[in-house]
Amino acid sequence: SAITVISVPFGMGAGRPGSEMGPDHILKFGLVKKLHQLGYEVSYDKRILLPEHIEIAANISSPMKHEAEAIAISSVLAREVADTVRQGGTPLILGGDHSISMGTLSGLTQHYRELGVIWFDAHSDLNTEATSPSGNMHGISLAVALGLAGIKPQEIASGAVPIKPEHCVIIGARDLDRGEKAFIRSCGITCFTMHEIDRLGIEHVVNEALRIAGDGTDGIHLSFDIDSVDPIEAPGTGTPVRGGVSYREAHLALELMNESGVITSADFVEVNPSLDHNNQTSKLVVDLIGSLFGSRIL
Ligand code: DIR
Ligand code: MN
Ligand code: MN
Ligand code: MN
Repeated sequence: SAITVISVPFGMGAGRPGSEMGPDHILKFGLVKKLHQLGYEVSYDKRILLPEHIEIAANISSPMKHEAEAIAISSVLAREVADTVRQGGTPLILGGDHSISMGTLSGLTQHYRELGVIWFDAHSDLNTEATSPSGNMHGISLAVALGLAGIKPQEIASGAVPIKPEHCVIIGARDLDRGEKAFIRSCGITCFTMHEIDRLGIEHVVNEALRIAGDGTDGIHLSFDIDSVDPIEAPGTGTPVRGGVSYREAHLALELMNESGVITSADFVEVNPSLDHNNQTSKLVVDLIGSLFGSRIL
């Protein structure tokens, strides 16, 4: 089988620069070699860059920073993701900040009309333009994908459809804004916060997530924000929050997703090499992607 790695060196959706260097670092620390060793055919020459002339006019009334750029990069990414799926490849997107998932998900839903989503993150990225305390685009990307924000999926890719809340599961949350909490309580999304991981164990949580995101869906996308992992293991990220999933919990989660055989695409985002210590976060992501694609201890 074939994996299509799509690099998205875009960091303008985060509050501080650096995540645009993520894809090159993840590739430099052996991702392709690892996937080859696991038996995959890998293409990794796709790199999504900002168009020179951004076609979407900046919405000057929007409080969001770099909104036009995030929409533009997401539109280009959506096209590549849709092409990849059409050609039978498995899309593996390397961010970049989490705003790029607007593009990943818009591209995917052109093909998967009932897509399930597992959102692995310390945050829920469910702010809207109206509730965002920061104005950072990476904090609204899941809301956009659900069709809840001012920006709609079909503006990013024509023919895209919103994800349904009942097909969406968040894992690892521990830093939620007011508007996000209110929304999660009322909308029918499933959110396994760190509290549920502590009480139920990561194995139970992931099995439940796979069941919920797989119920009545035609594919499951994993969106993995590296800030879900505890900053002790993953310091190279722009918005670290203590009390995250451990090294082994992260690996076990991805091993279980591999065993399930139902994950149809993934993106790994928010690696910021300029904040990293000895590249440990880039190296961790390479190993985590290995677990998702079948690497085992024995
Ligand atoms: C915060 C942080 N909720 C915001 N979001 C982050 O800016 O809306 N997402 N860091 O990954
Ligand atoms: Mn995120
Ligand atoms: Mn996050
Ligand atoms: Mn359904």
